[in-house]
Amino acid sequence: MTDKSVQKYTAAAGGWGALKSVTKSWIASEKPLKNLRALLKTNQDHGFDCPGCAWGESPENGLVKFCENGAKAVNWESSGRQVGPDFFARYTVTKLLEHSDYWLEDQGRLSHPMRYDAQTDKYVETSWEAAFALIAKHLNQLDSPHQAEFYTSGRTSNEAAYLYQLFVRAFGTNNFPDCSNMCHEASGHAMKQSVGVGKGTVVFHDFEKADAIFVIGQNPGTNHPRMLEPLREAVERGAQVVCFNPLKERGLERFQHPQHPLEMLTNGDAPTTTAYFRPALGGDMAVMRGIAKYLLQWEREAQQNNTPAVFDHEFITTHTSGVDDYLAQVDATSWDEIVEQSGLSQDDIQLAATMYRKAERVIMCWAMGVTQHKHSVAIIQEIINVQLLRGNVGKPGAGLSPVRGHSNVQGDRTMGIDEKPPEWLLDALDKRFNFNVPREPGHNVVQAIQAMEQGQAKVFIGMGGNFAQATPDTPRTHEALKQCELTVHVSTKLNRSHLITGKDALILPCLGRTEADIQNGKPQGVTVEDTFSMVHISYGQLPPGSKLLRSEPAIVAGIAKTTLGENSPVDWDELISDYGNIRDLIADTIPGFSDFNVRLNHPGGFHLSNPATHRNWNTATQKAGFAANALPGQLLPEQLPAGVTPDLILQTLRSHDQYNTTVYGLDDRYRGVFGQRYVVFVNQTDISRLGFSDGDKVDMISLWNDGRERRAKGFTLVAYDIPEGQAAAYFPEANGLVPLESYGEHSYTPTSKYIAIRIEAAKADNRIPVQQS
Ligand SMILES: Nc1nc2c(c(=O)[nH]1)N[C@H]1C(S)=C(S)[C@@H](COP(=O)(O)OP(=O)(O)OC[C@H]3O[C@@H](n4cnc5c(=O)[nH]c(N)nc54)[C@H](O)[C@@H]3O)O[C@H]1N2
Ligand SMILES: Nc1nc2c(c(=O)[nH]1)N[C@H]1C(S)=C(S)[C@@H](COP(=O)(O)OP(=O)(O)OC[C@H]3O[C@@H](n4cnc5c(=O)[nH]c(N)nc54)[C@H](O)[C@@H]3O)O[C@H]1N2
Ligand SMILES: [Mo]
Repeated sequence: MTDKSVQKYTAAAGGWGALKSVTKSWIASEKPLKNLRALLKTNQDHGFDCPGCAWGESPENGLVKFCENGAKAVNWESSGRQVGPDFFARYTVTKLLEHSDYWLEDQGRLSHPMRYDAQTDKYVETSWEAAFALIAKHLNQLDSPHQAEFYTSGRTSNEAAYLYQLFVRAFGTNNFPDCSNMCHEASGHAMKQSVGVGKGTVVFHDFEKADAIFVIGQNPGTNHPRMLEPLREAVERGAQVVCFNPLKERGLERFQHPQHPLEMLTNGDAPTTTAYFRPALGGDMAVMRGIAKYLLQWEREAQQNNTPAVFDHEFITTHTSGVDDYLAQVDATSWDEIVEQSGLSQDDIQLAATMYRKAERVIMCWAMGVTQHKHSVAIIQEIINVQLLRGNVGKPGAGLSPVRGHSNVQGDRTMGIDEKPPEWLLDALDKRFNFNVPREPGHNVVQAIQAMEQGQAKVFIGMGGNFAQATPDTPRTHEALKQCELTVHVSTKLNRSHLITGKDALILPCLGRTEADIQNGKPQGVTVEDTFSMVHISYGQLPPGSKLLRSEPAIVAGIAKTTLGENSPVDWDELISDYGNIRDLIADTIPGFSDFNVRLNHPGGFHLSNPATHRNWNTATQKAGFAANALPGQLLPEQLPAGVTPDLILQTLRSHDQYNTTVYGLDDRYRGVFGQRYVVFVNQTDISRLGFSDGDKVDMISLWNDGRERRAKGFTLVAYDIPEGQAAAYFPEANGLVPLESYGEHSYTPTSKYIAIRIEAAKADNRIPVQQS
């Protein structure tokens, strides 16, 4: 391809490229010095928690750690420009809809509460009191509290999340669709079943002790850059890093750290990867089954030859249940099935199994390449099975590590943002607050969209996030939102969700995590929980982007007080006057948080204890359970139109210059794509097979037999080193191809990493171009 906008990236991940990219985004913002000061507070005591990802730090590590993404996230939030009444007076909502997601967020910070006026098709300024009154009116006139949906995105602090769930439950429903439903839901479900706890079992220091780290379906170079450091450190001390990813992701191949300038000067690359396997999409369960099959074969040989055992028999006997059924299932799975479904050769699987066996302590990490499939729960249970065979759970340097995305997505669940709340939580709320806690399960993301589509849900409230773009089946989801009587978004930046309005609509602008939150004359901190279950406090430092901004806890309190009135279970104003009061309630009702306010004084915060790390299993059998699932076999959906073979199987993934639906820039440096996002990566062999050339413009059509056409228009074909039969395009541009009914078994997570598609030549100019700002 001669197009300058697609180039091969040859340098390592991190390094000068990362610094250059950060510097560029700094210079583009109006307040470089202010931002630099802000950044230096990130993840230190008395600074603010990085609003980037959920990766944790070594608690003793005093060094200021930052990465390119953290820098971008901080910078993005502290934009000097305001999106307020003047801005909205210039555009109708219909006009704003013509702009790209990138342009919308790039306009600056939301500064005033705004109400949609359907007559003029414009947002107009409103007061906080009028906004709260409008919400209360709509909520209180519903026939049932279950007709409202309360979404949460994972940046929301523990304090805000706790108040939010308290308000919503006092209002009377468990309708908590949550970004987690689209993210690590399968991890939580599978782990709860198998080891009794829905969170990772490792802490930061375990990475320093591991002999092998398996990285499955995760792209840390782009999405968790700070994780590259322990990976590199592991390789340096001779530990193995074993990656499973159909794409050769740059950050997993080689790595340079931007804070080690010496290495950059000598241009010394440290390899992070000792083996890199490229499975079929959705093939990881078969890979893991293959590893188990080798372990079983070697265990039998060891028994015959009287050589040291391969399985950890003591662990299996003392701590697990179901091993016989599971091993029978392993025996019953043929190599033909394993090879066919994994996309790897038997030799490759043997190599992976050999590396696994060689290590005494293994951490298995995974992310969206594992969790966004139809059979994700079974994939994760198979990862756990393999770990249980060698006792790799609940000992130092070993364990299970679902690497979370949003910086407080894990904390939000801990605080009770859960549409299927555990009994103990409801009992605790019941006892502490003395109101009739709703007991029936609420809606997850997919069910919330279905309920709005069918007119069963009439009010949508979003605590952060960008529901209209992050969800599947985009045009259909937009129609569902538009049917609502009221849509409300608590946000920092303008996004498309604000433009997909219900009959009434509100934008409520809130403080970001980097900004000082003063209540009652005193600075308030909020707490977050990282992927290693470390809880720490975060104090915003920067002056707020506008005088009218309110904090998320204050906004929840305002809505709650106005809606519940005399039926309020708590004094909302008192809670907001000092967030320590909210933490006292958390301490009273959520296990692990006793003396919450006191323990926060510990530098680096405190660890929420996790029974599985001590080999206490909170399952029905009080043991860790082997899960004897059959391989899924045919992965193609049953809903494929009769007689049709897909051209390709598409996964949707993240680029380098984005944070979920927030697009910081139009470059995907490591994949060599510049200035554009409407691209689809396909193997050259497939491009030729399908009768196209590299650089051609195509439409992608999703194959799902329900009478709806799902078409993504005008994507440029990019010849790429990707396994044959696969394609990859960016989230959220390709979300319209994911059918709402295509979701994971048990998890309800949209299958964003497995979409059967057909491609055809694009009609000229059938798509709005992405505007640069
Ligand atoms: N810069 C940046 N950082 C982020 C985010 C962001 O958007 N931008 N988002 C945050 C959030 S909310 C999350 S959840 C995390 C997400 O972090 P990731 O899970 O790393 O995100 P994805 O880009 O969705 O990529 C998943 C990876 O899985 C691979 N993959 C896809 N299908 C399969 C499969 O079937 N098997 C295997 N083995 N691999 C597969 C893809 O090639 C890709 O490399 O990142 C967080 N951090
Ligand atoms: N096809 C496809 N779809 C996916 C995925 C995929 O891989 N493929 N990934 C899924 C995953 S893992 C996730 S987590 C979801 C993400 O879904 P969401 O969490 O809903 O989306 P984000 O893009 O993170 O939300 C960005 C918006 O949050 C607001 N915001 C930013 N900071 C703050 C804050 O501090 N407070 C408040 N109140 N608002 C703030 C800004 O207005 C910004 O526009 O998307 C999911 N959707
Ligand atoms: Mo996520």
